Amino acid sequence: MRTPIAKVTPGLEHAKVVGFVHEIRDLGGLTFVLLRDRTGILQVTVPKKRVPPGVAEAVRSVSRESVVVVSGKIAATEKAPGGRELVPSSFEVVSRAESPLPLDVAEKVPAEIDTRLDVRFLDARRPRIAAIFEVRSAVLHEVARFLHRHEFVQITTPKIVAAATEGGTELFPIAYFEKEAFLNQSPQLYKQMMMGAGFEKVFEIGPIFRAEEHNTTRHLNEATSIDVEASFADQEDVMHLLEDLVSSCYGHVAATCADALGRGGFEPLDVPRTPFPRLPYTEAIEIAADGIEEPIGFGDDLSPAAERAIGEEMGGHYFVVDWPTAIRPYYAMPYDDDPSLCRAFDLMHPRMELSSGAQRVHDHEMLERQLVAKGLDPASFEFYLRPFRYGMPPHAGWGLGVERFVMTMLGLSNVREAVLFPRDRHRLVP
Ligand code: AMO
Repeated sequence: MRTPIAKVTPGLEHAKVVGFVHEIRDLGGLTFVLLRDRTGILQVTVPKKRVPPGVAEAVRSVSRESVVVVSGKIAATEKAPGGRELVPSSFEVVSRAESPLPLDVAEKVPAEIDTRLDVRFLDARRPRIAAIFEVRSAVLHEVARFLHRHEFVQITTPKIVAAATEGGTELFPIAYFEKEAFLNQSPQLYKQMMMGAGFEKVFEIGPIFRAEEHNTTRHLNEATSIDVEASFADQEDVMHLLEDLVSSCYGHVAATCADALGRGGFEPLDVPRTPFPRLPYTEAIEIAADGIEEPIGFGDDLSPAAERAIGEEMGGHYFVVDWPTAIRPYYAMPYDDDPSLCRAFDLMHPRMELSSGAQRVHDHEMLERQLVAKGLDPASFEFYLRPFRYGMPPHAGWGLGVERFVMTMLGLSNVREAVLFPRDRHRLVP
């Protein structure tokens, strides 16, 4: 039985540990091997004359990042990490690492992101990177738990589809036998159709594909979206759900990932306080106009510079609400009393947009009119429109990007940090 490194305490007499060789310091008669597993680092102290000859030999020839199995006596020492060391009675190299290493795992100053992503398996051995993915896993766990607790049904919808949902320019076409098909940009149409199926509350956590041409620090070509749709709900109901979910995820990560965050050199998380402020779009563009050089007016989308200016003013998470109908998708519901505005919202982190949502159009004729107004052909949306002719509950929902959520939670500088194997304009391997 092996002992995880974090569980090796001075109180243990003997331990068998398994890990990667993090560092080797050879002081002549004495060699220190730092051994690393996902829970921490242990100093293996090798006094060459006092260990079995096979052990001294194995330690002399081992290379950094090799996988080793080490057994021996545990002793307390103030000089080693964690206040303990292991003096080996056996030291077995299970898998030898080539040298030089393409990436220095123990290096404190990280390499360029492209170099790191090329050898992600090595990059991810670093405690900081491992912590990011532990946090991501905790977020996804909490999302599913939270939504199940709120009686949402988890669904899985097709990723090979026949129509665009979020606009035609960002589509990846694929060959599907003799037909043209696309990779889905969002489960939007399917989650709405499930409201027509009477499911009332659904969620999906799955990939979304966007053929974004631009190489930015916040766009991926394959992202992961948390999508929610709820019947008999308006935009306020689902905004409320969203802010509670965000705060719950922060709370869960703070409670369960403290060790990983500490090992990765991250600060403890501050759980954002709810409710988040609601900022009407018209006020948002006024704040932006004061803060940025470029002109901005009613009907303009918020540029990254505008988002930053508004974010600085707001300080924490906030919603931008009541958007111009003209710049939101056809499925967003216009207000009765002023159809130039609609019941759409974005959830913002001071650095960027995290989520978009809306109360949806549930009236078939209005939906058809809005499709036409956006220059789309209702005939190619027939599979989506059909449920709207057979009893469609009013409904609302949102999509939250997992990578941006984790990126902003941990203060990462690039969205690629929050996905194991990012897909961008230039990156298709590994
Ligand atoms: P939207 O297109 O705004 O809305 O996407 C929702 C959220 O998904 C994330 N996201 C991305 N993350 C990284 N790279 C990308 N290229 C990318 N594209 C989107 C963002 C964004 O806020 N159907 C609607 C949602 C809804 O109304 O329910 C939609 O897809 O965090």
